[in-house]
Amino acid sequence: MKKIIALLLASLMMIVAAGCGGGDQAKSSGSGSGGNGKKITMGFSQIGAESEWRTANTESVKQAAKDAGIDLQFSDAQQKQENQIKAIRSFIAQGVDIIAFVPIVETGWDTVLKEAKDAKIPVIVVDRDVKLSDDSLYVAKIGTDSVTEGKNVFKWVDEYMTKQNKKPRDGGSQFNVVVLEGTVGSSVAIRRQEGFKDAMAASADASKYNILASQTGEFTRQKGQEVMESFLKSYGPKIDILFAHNDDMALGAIQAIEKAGLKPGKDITIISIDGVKGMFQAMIDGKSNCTVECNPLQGPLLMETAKKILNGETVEKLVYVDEGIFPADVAEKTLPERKY
Ligand code: GZL
Repeated sequence: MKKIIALLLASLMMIVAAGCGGGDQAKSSGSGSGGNGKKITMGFSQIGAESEWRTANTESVKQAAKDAGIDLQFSDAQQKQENQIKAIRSFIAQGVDIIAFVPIVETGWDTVLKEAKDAKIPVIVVDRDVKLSDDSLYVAKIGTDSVTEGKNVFKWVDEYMTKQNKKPRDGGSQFNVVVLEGTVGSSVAIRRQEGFKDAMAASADASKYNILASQTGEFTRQKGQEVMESFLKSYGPKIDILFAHNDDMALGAIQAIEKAGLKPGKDITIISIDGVKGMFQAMIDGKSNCTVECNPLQGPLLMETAKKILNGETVEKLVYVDEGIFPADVAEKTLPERKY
């Protein structure tokens, strides 16, 4: 009998010891390794809901978190950087395992990301870029190549104006371009403009184009329409091309162009970036000429990267999602397969 009790006690001791060891690991992985099956908690700070693209980006992140079994603490910053900083601080206070955020503008993040690093919470930057004094403040960036998007815009429209044998509407020697820019200070607005201008400067005959006006439409339809109305008032008969940094502003501008009695996509050639369904429909209706894709479906890659980081695996510092170029003549056949 004594032997049985001793055996029972010994095995009980072993079970308890194993449990504690697991508990210690759990604690160390509580810092977020996720390696022992502990449910990962991710704090995610989103900009807001300014465009169809942003809505698709949010839906992709939320669905991917569900599919990955990750507990997502989601915060909508209503377009304000200070709300994003507050959200990141609250994620740190909650002790989430990992933080991901879309930086509405590229500067002003050093202090709060240093606080996350001091709290040993890894950070993933999503969609837009940050400008930091120390790039070790984030582990990975998942997004899109805004400079290439801007370059693709110019290359496509330059080819289109030549192929269509277009002539400047004012009878001059230059095509006059107006630009609806994205959010002031955002990396995408800065880089898309840079890419467009770099491609123009590198083209066979840069003097063929003249940027008449360039102003932010804040990535929204409403503001895009308002700014396009002011462009039309100032330069109406001279405008040959509209480059909008996103489809939503182009869709707003189309309404302004029609209100001014002009034909969008014909009198004024229109090209924008994102590739949202609303723009495919506008191209089918003959009201716009091309959209350069910027893929918002970054959720799965974000969750996969988060798990790798929390499992102690090394990840790429910068990963771009794939994107294409969609002229109006492929819009009808492509729309049914579009996911956003
Ligand atoms: C692009 C993304 C931009 C989209 C807009 O990566 O940050 O923000 O182009 C969105 O539609 O508002």
